[in-house]
Amino acid sequence: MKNLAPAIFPPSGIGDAKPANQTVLDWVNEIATLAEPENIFWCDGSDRENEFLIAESLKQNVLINLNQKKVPNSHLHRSDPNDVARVEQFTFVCTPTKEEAGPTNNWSEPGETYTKLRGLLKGAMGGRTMFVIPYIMGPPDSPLTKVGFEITDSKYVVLNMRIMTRMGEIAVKRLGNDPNAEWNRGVHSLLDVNPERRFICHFPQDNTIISVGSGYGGNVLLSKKCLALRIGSYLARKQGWLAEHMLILGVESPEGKKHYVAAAFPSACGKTNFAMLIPPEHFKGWKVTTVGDDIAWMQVRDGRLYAINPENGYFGVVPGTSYKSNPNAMRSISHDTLYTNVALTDDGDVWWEGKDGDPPAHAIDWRGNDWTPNSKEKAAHPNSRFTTPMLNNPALDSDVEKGGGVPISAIIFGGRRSDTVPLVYQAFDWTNGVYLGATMASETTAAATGAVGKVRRDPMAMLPFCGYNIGDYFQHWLDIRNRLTNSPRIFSVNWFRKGVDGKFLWPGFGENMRVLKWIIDRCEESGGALKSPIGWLPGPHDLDLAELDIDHKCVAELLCIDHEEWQKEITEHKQFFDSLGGVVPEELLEQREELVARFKQ
Ligand code: GTP
Ligand code: SPV
Ligand code: MN
Repeated sequence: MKNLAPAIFPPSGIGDAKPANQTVLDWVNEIATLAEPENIFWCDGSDRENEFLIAESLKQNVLINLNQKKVPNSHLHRSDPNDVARVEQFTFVCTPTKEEAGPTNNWSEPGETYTKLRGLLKGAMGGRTMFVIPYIMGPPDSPLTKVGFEITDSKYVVLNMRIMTRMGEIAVKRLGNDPNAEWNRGVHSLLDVNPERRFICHFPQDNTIISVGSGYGGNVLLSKKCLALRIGSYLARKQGWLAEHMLILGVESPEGKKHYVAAAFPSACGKTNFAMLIPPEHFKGWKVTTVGDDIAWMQVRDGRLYAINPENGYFGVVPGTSYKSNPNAMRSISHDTLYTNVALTDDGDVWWEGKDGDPPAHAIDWRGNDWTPNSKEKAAHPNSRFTTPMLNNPALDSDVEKGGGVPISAIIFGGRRSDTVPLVYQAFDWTNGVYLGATMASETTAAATGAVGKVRRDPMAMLPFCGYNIGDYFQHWLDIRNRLTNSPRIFSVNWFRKGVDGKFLWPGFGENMRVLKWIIDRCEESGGALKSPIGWLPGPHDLDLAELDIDHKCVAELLCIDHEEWQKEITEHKQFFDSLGGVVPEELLEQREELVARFKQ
């Protein structure tokens, strides 16, 4: 029996961002013929279209209404409980040879994979609407900006993509009529949201992504991890730039001197929080501004590295967000926000673990069940998310739309490590910094399905996102140095070191300004440091800890290098490099030898 057509046709006047470009039209036709949707909806990203889709989503329970007085223009979405995070085991890089995908990616042969996916997509949109989303990644006037088209049968995806990207006519215009223009093809179908039929496949050579069987975040907002990082990193290497899992922030001194910093932390390890940092009282007059909170595209110009944020919004971790930890995020998500998998209070407000104030006496949890503070389950899923436009951010940097990007003074790598790695240190030089990034590790988090809290190597926070051979990626990083005359300084940070009592030693959040200040001082060659085997460490008086209530013992622990722990760490570096099967560049192997030697001095 044929499914009933959903009551969703673009009313006249909306849905008219249809390109004249024949190659796009042909591709959309091809997918429509295969997936057999009830109708095709060309998204234009207009307010009217958005209102229409929200109304439809509310009718079909894709969205749940919130108290519009408490959180104006905001809505709640509950995903399938089997579909709450990225799925690395079902993510594939489909290059012609396995070597091109390299030792860190799941690989599958492109021809066979296309055939399998076509089989799954056959008739998959029957009775559903097929949306075509034209979008750009990057400021409209940037040379790095890319055009993408995402086909999807999920209204939730359309609503998110409108916040996360610049959507509609702007992409159609940028693409133009050139049949050879570069653009990304993205196909997404929910199918039956079954983990057995969930595949996120990338075809870098074809600039194509096909994602089926999921409705969640990084699996389906194809602009983000799929295009901006996996396909992006592949294009970046080919075209001589960098696509990185990094936040970008501006930091301005009271005298008006401004630096920009890019920082790579793995998923759910503090990028959004760091990018929106509010300096503590002691740093009066200092200002931190956000350029981006997740992805940086960087190019070399006149010997310097310049970064743009390709995104237009934030898809951020909700739990732990409060006026105490991140006031800028709280203000950003107080209106015009899509919430996914948080709890719903009886008065139509949203709630999550770590929000300010007392927990509600009763709520509906992320699964739709009754919840009270006595419940064993969490009210909000640990990977519940907000989607909010970057324009909502009170700390948005004034140069966020600058096509040329912002000049980067420092690059920071940071993981979640309860031991071994000190609060902050500086690499000796670029090559040493690439080694630092290549060997970084972090405890896994709820942002991807699987074990949480397990230490794994996550080079440059790109382990799940590098779209080609990791050895070539390391080499690309090393090669960039040759084009830099004013290269960013490279640092490591770790906000997550714990004491014997199992508590974090460092207060984190706004107080991270103290570490950032040292980093800026080092960039200006004014900050003091002590040489250690792993890099330059702040001495006892180099970090400004004034007006911070912290035990000196804690500070000593935070900055200490335990030789036993580091012997284990260096062994693990070797094991990691060995596990990559000979793709690691010689220069990085030498870096490891030098590190070993420095510990023996
Ligand atoms: P993705 O969006 O998954 O890429 O995550 P992210 O790197 O942007 O991480 P985010 O800033 O959302 O932080 C993730 C979790 O780490 C949240 O629960 C935060 O509360 C917590 N967190 C962030 N910064 C700090 C910090 O400085 N110290 C401590 N202890 N926790 C932090
Ligand atoms: C991450 O996991 O690094 C995220 C969230 O930023 S997602 O978009 O789901 O990948
Ligand atoms: Mn991320």
